[in-house]
Amino acid sequence: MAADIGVTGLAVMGRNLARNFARNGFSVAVHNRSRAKTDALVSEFGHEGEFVGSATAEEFVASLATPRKIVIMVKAGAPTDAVIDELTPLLEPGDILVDGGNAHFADTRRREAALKEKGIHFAGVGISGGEEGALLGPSIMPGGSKESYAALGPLLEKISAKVDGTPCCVHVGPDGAGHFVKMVHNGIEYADMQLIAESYDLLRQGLGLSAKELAEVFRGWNTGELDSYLIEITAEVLDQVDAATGKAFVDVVLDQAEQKGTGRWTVQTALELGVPISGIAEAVFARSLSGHADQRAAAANLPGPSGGRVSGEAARTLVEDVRLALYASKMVAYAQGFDQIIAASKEYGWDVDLGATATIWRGGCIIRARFLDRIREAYDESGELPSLLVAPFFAKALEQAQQAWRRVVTTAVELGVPTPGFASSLAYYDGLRRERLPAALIQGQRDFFGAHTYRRVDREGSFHVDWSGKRGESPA
Ligand code: NBP
Repeated sequence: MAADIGVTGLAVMGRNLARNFARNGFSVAVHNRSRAKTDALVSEFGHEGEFVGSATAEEFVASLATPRKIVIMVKAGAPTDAVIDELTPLLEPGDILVDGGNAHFADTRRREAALKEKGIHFAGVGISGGEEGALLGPSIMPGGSKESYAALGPLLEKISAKVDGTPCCVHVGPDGAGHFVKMVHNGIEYADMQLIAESYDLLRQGLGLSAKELAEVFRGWNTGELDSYLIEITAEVLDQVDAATGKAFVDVVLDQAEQKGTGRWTVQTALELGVPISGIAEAVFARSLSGHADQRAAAANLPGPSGGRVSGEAARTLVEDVRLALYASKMVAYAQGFDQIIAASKEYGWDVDLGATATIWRGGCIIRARFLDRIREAYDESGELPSLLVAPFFAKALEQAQQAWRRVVTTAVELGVPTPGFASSLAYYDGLRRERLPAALIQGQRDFFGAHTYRRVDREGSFHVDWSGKRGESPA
């Protein structure tokens, strides 16, 4: 019998995704560039469902029911193009090629356009949740044509995570939309992790709490508004004791954060789209700073506060203040991420459903959080929200948090604890709500040195001042 779906690329992600399809009752054709991974999958997990192993791409394609649905799960970049090039001559019009890897959305747009000319559907599908998610139910962000989703969607929805019975999988939009939304998901993940790290750092420094005591703080936070996977695992990491030294695990890990690149893509793309995602950008830069070990060593003796503690009333309220600062800054990160999706959706004509996007992040993925229900409600109530922050639920939460947020940033500055995530999110919030910004002065400077012109608050049109002459104003 011909297989329902094929998976090629059987490293951790592909193998677990293939097993997930099989466990859900689909017959799965499996293939990998090097044969050993295919054989290992069939021999170790063959009992979990129906697998059809193939040694060659020809056998693999021939084993599939038409129209064929093939999920590519190989290393992003050139390997994905190599697999597409190998498979394409073997396919027929109407077949569907799915890229489940972490592709850049621009590559997905290029591949989709090229394959469309051959009548082949190319669906760039963002998959989040790592190895475990791929096996037990990931969050799936599918892009591609509506026609391809009609055939593919039921299978993806079946294997995705479910929250309240709803699959964490919705057709995001055409061509690169799925991979774009996955990229922004990762950007928000960077911001969320940075904000949690700043909370930990400030409380550890400011109150002298141990890693174990902080694990309890995060565990407590996980029962309220901040309930999320990242807060939950933070408590686990802080609780961990290093077997070799008996010290807290977090104290024996080198403090240089690594990155694979999706955070950087999010920021690069935001710059091109002109969307201020300062919280996400600060998170990417904070990782970069941590990695500059030589500069850090050279700067270690520069003057400034270090090692100080918070005392008095501030000490009594610091835990709750930091919780509120984290909550408020997290709202900013999501608001910025959604703004970026809105901008790309307009630029590329994707028509992304923002409420549905929040729904698919509720389970299976790294940023899954209780909070996402509120985001879905906000966008479902008003698709034309100028910013998530002005939706009634968020505006009220910000009102409740903003004084604590300011106290936290002030305390961090006084102690010399770097909190770029908290501080930049607060600056963004204040920038948004400011009646007049100093951008007016910048416009004046631009007109002075470059005759770039400016607009006035009281009249239509563009103007220029004759700065080097009599300084009179004239229409530009
Ligand atoms: P890797 O990203 O480590 O890729 C390994 C796979 O790519 C192997 O199957 C390998 O075949 C195949 N491959 C390579 Br490398 N070059 C190839 C080529 N030129 N032709 C054909 N196959 C080639 O695997 P992964 O960690 O399972 O991730 C798969 C995709 O999923 C990636 O795009 C990744 O970014 C994405 N992703 C990963 C995670 C995660 O948590 N790991 C989460 C979400 C998304 P071989 O066995 O013959 O060397």
